[in-house]
Amino acid sequence: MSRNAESTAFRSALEVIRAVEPRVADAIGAELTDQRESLKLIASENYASPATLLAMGNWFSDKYAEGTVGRRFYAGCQNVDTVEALAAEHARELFGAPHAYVQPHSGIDANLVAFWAVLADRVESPALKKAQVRQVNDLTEADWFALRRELGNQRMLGMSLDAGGHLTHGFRPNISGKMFDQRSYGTDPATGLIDYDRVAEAAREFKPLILVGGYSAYPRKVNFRILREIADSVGATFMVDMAHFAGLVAGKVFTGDFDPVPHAHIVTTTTHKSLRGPRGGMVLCQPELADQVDRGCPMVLGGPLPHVMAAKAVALAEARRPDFADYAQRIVDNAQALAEGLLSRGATLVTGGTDNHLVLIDVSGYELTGRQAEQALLDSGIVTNRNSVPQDPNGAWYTSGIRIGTPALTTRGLGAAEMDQTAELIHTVLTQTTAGANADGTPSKAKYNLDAGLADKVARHATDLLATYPLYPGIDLT
Ligand code: DSN
Repeated sequence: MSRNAESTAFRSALEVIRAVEPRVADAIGAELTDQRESLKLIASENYASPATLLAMGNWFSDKYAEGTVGRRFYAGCQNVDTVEALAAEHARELFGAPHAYVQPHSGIDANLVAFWAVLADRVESPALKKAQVRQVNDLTEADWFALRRELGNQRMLGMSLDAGGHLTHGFRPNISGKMFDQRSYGTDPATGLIDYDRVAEAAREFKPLILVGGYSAYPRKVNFRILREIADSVGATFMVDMAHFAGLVAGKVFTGDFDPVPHAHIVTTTTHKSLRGPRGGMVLCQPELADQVDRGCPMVLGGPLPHVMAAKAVALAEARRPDFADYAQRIVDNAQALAEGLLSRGATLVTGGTDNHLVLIDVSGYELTGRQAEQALLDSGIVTNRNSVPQDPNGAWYTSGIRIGTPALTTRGLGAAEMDQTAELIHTVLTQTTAGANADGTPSKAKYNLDAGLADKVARHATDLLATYPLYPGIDLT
């Protein structure tokens, strides 16, 4: 698409919106300015392409399409069928997966679809067979009661939150924790790495129905072949949540033992992180789970979002292009350059570095909490998010860590030299920030002191660093 076409498309869209509610048009414009001017280091964010963004803003949004391709509960879904089938085909081809379900609206939705597909396959289907009925409506009240109790009494083993696992992997504040009896595996306190022998031991003791691999804040590769062997040894279904690193799998940076798709029974992902698509989710699975996965809507999902499925098809087509592999490799190169830059300046990193898209700084070395560090960096034009570190003494709200990731800045084109400069900016802010005190003089976990002049100076440096790498160079809204 020519630059003129992109500018015309977005300018025209804003003009149409402005005629109805100018404040929304202004906010959309302001968001572009903010994203252009800040150093976005949130590991789970990216910048979708103009084509992906435009595929979402249209009349597909008006269509209901419960069901799956060619088998809908609404008439008139022929065009939705086209985009859903395209998105699924691109996903299957990209990841080498036997089956793809592209309806989930988010990562949590994708995980719920996966959990219920496994429960249906492993718990509900055998119960129906035993009762010699075809569907749950045909069960007696007593059998239905027994099945519900059985469905709500299953076990899940996943990575602990402070080792980098995700809330949706069976933790109590999330619905998954209310559905499953959950145990978690951590990381080796000395190295910060997954200890597969300990995972195997936990699996042997706990005998989970589902073993979950995957993370949102673990800066290393995971050996999915070993996890699959562990799952098999205890009869567990092996599920991987690759939401964070799907782009690295798509770009063939993670292959062999580190590619979850050939090893897991079922894989979930978001589409908007390192994969660089629209906000949404997706499930890939082996053929034996396909029918259950396809029941995601209305089992746990509201109506599919055809406009987002259209955008998924566009983004997945982009990820199948050869240049995506180059992008994925640059994400990791940049994360390693950023890690090196921080380490050489004295920062403490969880696991001592990274081999994926993210770096986890233990900011207790700067005598700060994650919350203080996050805010001080934000004041300085650097957008990150606080995150627990293993055995975090400050809990999940204040935390002791800052998680930074490179997918977004890599999309803009920044490279190793800029990552070193970014490390310098981060280190400067963190060394110049001090913990604040509460009104009664006790130490605060939230308040901090940072000279406003220094924060401004760093923010200007950040803007200068970005100036050479304009975001959406083809879009001029002026
Ligand atoms: N919000 C995503 C993340 O930042 O990791 C996943 O929950």
